[in-house]
Amino acid sequence: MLARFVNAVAPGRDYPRGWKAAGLGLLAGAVAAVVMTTVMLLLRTLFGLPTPMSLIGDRISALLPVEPFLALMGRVGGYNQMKQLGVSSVLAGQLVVGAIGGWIYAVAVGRDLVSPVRRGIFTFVLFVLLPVIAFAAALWPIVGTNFRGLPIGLATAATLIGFMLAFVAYERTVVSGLAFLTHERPRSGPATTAAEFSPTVSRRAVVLGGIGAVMGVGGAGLLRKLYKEATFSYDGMQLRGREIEPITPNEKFYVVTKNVIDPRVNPAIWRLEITGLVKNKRTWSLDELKALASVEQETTLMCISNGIEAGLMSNAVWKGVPMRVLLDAAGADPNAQEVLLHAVDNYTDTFAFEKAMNLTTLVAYEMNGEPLPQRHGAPARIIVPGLFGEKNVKWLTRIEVVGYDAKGFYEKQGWGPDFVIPTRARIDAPEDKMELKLAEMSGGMPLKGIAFAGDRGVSRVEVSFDDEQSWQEAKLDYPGTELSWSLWSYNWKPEGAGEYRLAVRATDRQGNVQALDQKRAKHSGATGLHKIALKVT
Ligand SMILES: Nc1nc2c(c(=O)[nH]1)N[C@H]1C(S)=C(S)[C@@H](COP(=O)(O)O)O[C@H]1N2
Ligand SMILES: [Mo]
Repeated sequence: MLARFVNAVAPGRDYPRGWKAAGLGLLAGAVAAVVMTTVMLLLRTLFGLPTPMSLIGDRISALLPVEPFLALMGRVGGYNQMKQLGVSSVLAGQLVVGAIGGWIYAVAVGRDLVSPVRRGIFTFVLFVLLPVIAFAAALWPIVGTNFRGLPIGLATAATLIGFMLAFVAYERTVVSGLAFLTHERPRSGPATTAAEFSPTVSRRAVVLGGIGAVMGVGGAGLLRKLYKEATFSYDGMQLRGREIEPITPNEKFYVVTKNVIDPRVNPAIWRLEITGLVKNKRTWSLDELKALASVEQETTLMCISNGIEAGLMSNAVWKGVPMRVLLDAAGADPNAQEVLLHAVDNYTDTFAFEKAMNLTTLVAYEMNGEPLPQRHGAPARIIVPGLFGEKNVKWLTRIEVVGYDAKGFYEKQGWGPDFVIPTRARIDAPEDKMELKLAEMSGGMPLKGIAFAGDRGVSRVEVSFDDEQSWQEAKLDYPGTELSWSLWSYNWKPEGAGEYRLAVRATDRQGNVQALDQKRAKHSGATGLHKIALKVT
């Protein structure tokens, strides 16, 4: 490829060579990389176009198996730290690669590898065309991401145009930057004055560096603005303890997101599409969706990663349209195997077509009587009772009906293969390892907590005080529905001072008693009993 551009004209211009060329090229490249990054951040801020900083992380997380994923997460101190590491590595990487690109270009120019006439083509191919193709190829499954909610087709075009613009900004800056440093007027016919590495050059280097710094400040400003919207402050937010209410207020509802910054969907451009094995592809705007007959349904959500004692679970009343209504309207193939759900943040997940046709599977747009909050998937999300939280796709934009076993974002990592929520109960009060005073509990010590059995409903909760030898029935203060949790309590009267070990277990409405399932795959959600130790004095 390079050879095509090799200049036949004898080198007559006195470009800096060796280290000088390297230094000037690196500087021009670094400034160009800063300009490119700023353009990317601007497109992210204005139009919700995804940056490599988020896309490369998404691509790697989907390819990373669950064990190394969790090991890395542990090493760096959590999901949020891992996301920050991802973003800053890509940012540093693109600045370094950009600087090296300038170096390569300076060397090519210095050695007269490229004629000034062809240089425009050379740099366009090297710095614009090839990178766009490489990015498109590497990131293809997730190029259709858009944080303002553009449908996937348009989002794909927008992302590619955005990359193109950012790379053109890089290319133009490298070319004019180096021409400026070496005092060459770009593409101006015959060679111009010679450029010694003179005081003029170092003064020019300062000027170009200054321009880079100004652009950098602009970019940093955009980065700071975006950082304020980042999910670090709420991703992984849990809910547990004495204050648990039957219906969780929206602000207290647990949150899990793969994103560094969650989508802020503009409902005017957002559409819900049905594609795949359907007779007629259909598209609904938010207003059209809201005009369909709706249902309200209480449903508890819980993350697959939620430990037996943990609080990545909450309960709300959702309003929306049964997915079946949409599938019927599109004439979905009754022999389809699964629905593959796509979100504007390129998150995907799947479940059986049969489950999709169940009338309790919703496309929801309200949560506890309010429009769906942004962090819970506005304007519309999936509610699929009985399956773990990850299947409840937020910021939904496409329902694809498929005839094969598709895999979603976390399933590709190796979560599952079972996504049916097992029965569980939790003691919320008192807390593990608390010391209680006999004198202060003449009327008894109130125990309370939640119990949840996916879409099977809770029929009974029992507490044990003797290492699971015997069980005492607790009271269901809030029985909940088949699809929601129950709230239980028990008035405990310890016989005397001492150390106590408590355990709790629930039974679902089909009569199955909660127990440890040793055969269940490791990343299919926790089973077993919640146990706490208390000291009574
Ligand atoms: N689009 C999208 N949907 C998503 C996720 C995501 O990162 N992106 N996270 C999933 C996971 S792992 C869980 S547990 C639930 C959490 O829903 P909540 O934040 O409303 O509680 O959303 C699921 N839906
Ligand atoms: Mo989750």
